[in-house]
Amino acid sequence: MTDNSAAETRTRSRALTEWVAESARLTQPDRIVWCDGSEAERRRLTEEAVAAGVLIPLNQKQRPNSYLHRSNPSDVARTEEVTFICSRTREDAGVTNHWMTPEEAYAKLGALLAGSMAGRTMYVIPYVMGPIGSPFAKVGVEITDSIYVALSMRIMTRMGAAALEMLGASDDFNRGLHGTLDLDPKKRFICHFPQDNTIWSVGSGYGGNALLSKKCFALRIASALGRREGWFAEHMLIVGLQNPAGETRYVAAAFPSACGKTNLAMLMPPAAFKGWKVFTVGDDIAWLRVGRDGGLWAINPEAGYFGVAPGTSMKSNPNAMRSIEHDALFTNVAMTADGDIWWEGMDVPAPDGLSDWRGRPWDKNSGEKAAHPNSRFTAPMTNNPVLSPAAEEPQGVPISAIIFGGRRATTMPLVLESRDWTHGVLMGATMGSETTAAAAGKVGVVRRDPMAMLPFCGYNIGDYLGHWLEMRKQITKPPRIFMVNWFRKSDAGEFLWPGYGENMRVLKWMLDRIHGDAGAHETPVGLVPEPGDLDLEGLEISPEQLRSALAVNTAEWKAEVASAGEFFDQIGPSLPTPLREKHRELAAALDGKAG
Ligand code: GTP
Ligand code: SPV
Ligand code: MN
Repeated sequence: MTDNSAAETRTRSRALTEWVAESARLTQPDRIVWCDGSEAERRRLTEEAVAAGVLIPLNQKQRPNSYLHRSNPSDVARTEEVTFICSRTREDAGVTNHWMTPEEAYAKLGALLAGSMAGRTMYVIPYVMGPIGSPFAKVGVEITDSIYVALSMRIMTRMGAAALEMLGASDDFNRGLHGTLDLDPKKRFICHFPQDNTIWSVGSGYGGNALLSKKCFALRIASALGRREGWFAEHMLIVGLQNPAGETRYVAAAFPSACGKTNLAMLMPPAAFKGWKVFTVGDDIAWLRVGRDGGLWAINPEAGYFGVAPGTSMKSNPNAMRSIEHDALFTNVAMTADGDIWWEGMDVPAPDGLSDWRGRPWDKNSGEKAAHPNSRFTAPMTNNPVLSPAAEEPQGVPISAIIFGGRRATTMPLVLESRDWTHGVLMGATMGSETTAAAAGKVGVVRRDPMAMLPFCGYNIGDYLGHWLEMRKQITKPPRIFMVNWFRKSDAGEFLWPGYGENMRVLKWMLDRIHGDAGAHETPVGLVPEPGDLDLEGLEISPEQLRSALAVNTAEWKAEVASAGEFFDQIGPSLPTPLREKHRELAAALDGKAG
């Protein structure tokens, strides 16, 4: 076994050295490579990945330094069925998580990992989540035998020497051990040990299962840390909205996977919104803390975007398209004959000679998608033309509003404002969304997804909702809480609201509610704008369509509240009483209205 740990990459943390040695004894790699994050290293690893067929070079004139990766066709999305929270007791994991005892998980995955890196290289990837030097940043180290993971982690995190520097001699780092194995779905397990700040993941090379910094550390483990330490780790984008007077307000929004976070984080305001500018702080994960001013402050722990490709176009999200012009990785998109990328909803016709996501010639008339519905791009945030200067702010940005939202063909209006914090927490706690291709399983089924954290909460969901209520005591200047739905459909099955950049109109209404004098009317489920309360300049939408998008239908809401009640029943005794009471009040208010 060889080990490249040169003086500059060798760590002063004995705990790290010992853990790497222990992992190597278990997995038996031929070589150990400590990643330093340098450009030379990126070039070397990329060459190796190309030689091994893991990466396919794209047309380097059209897309410099960009590559395509085709994953195993059985391994294209997160796998919630085999994702476990291995807390000491089942109650600590709660009813919404799969649970295994830590002993069983270590034994089971240990047996699968034993000798699994023989003949392979082990990459040791130290990384920082959060701006370097931020008091809220945290160090993780991922050990993996996947060169694709190593190259992706370099884009998604602040990776390499800077992380070892920040770690110093400390033993306080997240330990992520990832073994690709043979990608047999029967040997796929993603296990989290919150009490050990540890993750073991085997049998998958897919983003959310294998880039352990992301959902595994920054959400599942971090949510458990946040509960202990008094902060939040949330599945939220962070976006800055600058008005024509030059004032910037920040909002954070939680939508489930493939429900519009990246798009909202990079949105292009409509032409009629002269002087407005939008800046991306983060597109997927927010760590939020109470500031000295009593408000909530957020950092984006990540350094890159792992975005949904289909539907991304110069029309829907030009800033994302510009973010992937160079130095990007693509996973499971289609490839053109001249080595460029293509996907459904790119807004350019499919060229002849396309290869589909599996690398097979694509037949337009086959009825099959050329790009996988969960195909993705990976790009450094520094590629984003509207990256917020505050993305590197060590204290983060102050949050004026928290937005929850799901993908709902019915029921949920375009926007709803909560009456107070507890009502806002109830909105988030009971939100539903149709499942998407971001996770394996059936697509389009409505499920309850509290705060978009159902698959990402690292502890008991009832305790998690309790944490949201408890934190209010410290937050003396709470952000206002809203609910949105960009995905409501007409009877004919068409989206009622144009979405994307036009969502700016809804964000502006929120800011005007908080800082100005925008109108709203009361409904039993919250405050809703009248069509005239929204700035609709330059938007062509029929009055009936807008009314349908904003409608609160009592019969639909009775069904919604009943479904939320069933979900609350499942959570059981850990569900906070104030939410139970608020939910009963809401049901009563709806019953009081003629259906
Ligand atoms: P994850 O990375 O899985 O967490 O997804 P995300 O929440 O960042 O979703 P993303 O912004 O990538 O959008 C997912 C899909 O929804 C894409 O196909 C988008 O084109 C589409 N989408 C995003 N915003 C809107 C919108 O406002 N209206 C409509 N109709 N579709 C949208
Ligand atoms: C999601 O599914 O919410 C994603 C992609 O952001 S993954 O990193 O795979 O979780
Ligand atoms: Mn996500």
